[in-house]
Amino acid sequence: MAKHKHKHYTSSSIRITAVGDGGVGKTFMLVRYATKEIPLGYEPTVFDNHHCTINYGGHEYDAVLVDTAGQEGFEKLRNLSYPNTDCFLLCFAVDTRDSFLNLSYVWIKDIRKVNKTAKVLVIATKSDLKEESLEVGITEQDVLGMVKSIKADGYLECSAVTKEGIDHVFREAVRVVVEKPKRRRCTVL
Ligand SMILES: Nc1nc2c(ncn2[C@@H]2O[C@H](COP(=O)(O)OP(=O)(O)O)[C@@H](O)[C@H]2O)c(=O)[nH]1
Ligand SMILES: [Mg+2]
Repeated sequence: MAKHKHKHYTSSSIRITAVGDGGVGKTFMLVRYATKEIPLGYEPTVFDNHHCTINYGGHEYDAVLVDTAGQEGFEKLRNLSYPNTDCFLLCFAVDTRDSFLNLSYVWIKDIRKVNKTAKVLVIATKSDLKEESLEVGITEQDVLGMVKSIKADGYLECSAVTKEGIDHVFREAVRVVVEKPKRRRCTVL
């Protein structure tokens, strides 16, 4: 496999792993990106590792997209895929408050136990249901506070139903992995 000639990333594949509560839409998001459509009446189980190339900044990067499932017995499987992950997609559904809270209570701890250095993007899935998120009480401020407290590298919204934001999620995952850290500007608060 051809190695990337990117200055700051020379590994052959960027591993992107989706985690989060069951039912938040991880598999739908991955299937939507990988196959560009969700088959009608599709009932996903777990999505097989998917190899693809992702364009970012005029380069093509080899990537592997990895799904996880939270059920008992999958723990071992998860812990096998965590250590080699370059970027985690920490997913919560905008219409499920528990899935949001569990990113801080469960998921960030779960991944950091075995991987201290991977990049982390917080992904709000099912953004087509955002109206409902006001009812379940997840405000923008809540989200940004959480993103900061878990030291995530970014926050994005997407919908596997409308496809809005889907491509952006995967481009961002590549960006945070390959881009060299910006030199901190002197900021005056
Ligand atoms: N409205 C809406 N529903 C979604 C979306 N993505 C997934 N779903 C629904 O949420 C259910 C669970 O999604 P799934 O991908 O299996 O969740 P997972 O357990 O995190 O992998 C699916 O059966 C869909 O009905 C989305 O973007 N918008
Ligand atoms: Mg799933």
